[in-house]
Amino acid sequence: MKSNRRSFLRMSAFSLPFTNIQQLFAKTPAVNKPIVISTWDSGQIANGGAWPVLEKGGRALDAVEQAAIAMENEVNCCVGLGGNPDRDGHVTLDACLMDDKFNCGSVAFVERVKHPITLARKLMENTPHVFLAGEGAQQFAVASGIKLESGELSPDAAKAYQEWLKKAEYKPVINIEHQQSKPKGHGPFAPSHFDDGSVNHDTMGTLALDASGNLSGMCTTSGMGFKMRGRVGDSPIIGSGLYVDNEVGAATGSGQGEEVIRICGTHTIVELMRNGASPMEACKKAIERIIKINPEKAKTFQVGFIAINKQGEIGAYSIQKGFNYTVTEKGGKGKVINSKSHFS
Ligand code: SD4
Repeated sequence: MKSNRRSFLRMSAFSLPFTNIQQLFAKTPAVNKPIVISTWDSGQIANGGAWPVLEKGGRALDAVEQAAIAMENEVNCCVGLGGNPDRDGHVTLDACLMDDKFNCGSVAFVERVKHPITLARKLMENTPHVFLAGEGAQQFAVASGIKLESGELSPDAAKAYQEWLKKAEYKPVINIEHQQSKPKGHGPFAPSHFDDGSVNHDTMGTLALDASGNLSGMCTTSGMGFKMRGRVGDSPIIGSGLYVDNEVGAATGSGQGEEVIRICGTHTIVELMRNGASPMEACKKAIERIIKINPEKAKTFQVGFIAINKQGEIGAYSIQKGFNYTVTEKGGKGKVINSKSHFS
């Protein structure tokens, strides 16, 4: 039989297994981009910072840095220098970011720096290091031309601190550890809820997929209010508070950092997505892993995760109800979505 190009193609197609033929003709699903998601409804502010960058075709990394800056400019309980202080009355900030090439930068236990996210980016871009803490991080800020702020508490934080001091059980560490078994009230490091019922966290985590299809993420926080001096949570820890793998997806979260660190929360989520889980399924499995460690204790604290994959699909899951997140895509208007939770 005379073979020409067409018959060769036909023959090769028939010789392919069925699934491969399907793959050959399957339409590649359209990628939903650009898109940015942030923890909580205050994610409106963060996404508001990120969207102008994404809309113009800018880099996801620049977008998430702008998201953090927008949030760090706000006076609120849980992000930036306006946040609640530690037990000694000092605001200490944690932040990190990660790009599409595994570049990452983190700073922790930093005082008097208005934009810890920018410090983290400088560390990532101008040094061989990934993580800098405390006084050294502050020194690096000064050396990088960043002006130190006064260190004064915001009026809201000063008031909250005075309130907290009235009941604060500031005891030596051993007694603080003792409180871990207490189901309610002031937990091992800081109250999970304030007396008015509001939740003691609102860390800002943002994930962006840019028009070029690249992912980046950031996480910025003043940490748990009234924490022990020097305490660092999950937020600045790559793999716990934030993880990005540009081949697969990205995840970040908010809540009781100690519980997230225990399971390397966001790295776990990205690995679950790598193995086929949707962003929501991956967040749910990570939450269930935390709960399984101690189901009784899990009733007393909150953790919420958000995730995105390479296709721009998003998802979230939390332990307690009340966690939400904000998504901004085409049109630029942020939409707040209530996360599904383990306990309702
Ligand atoms: C921490 N994960 O320091 C943070 C707290 C948080 O909103 O989420 N605050 O443990």
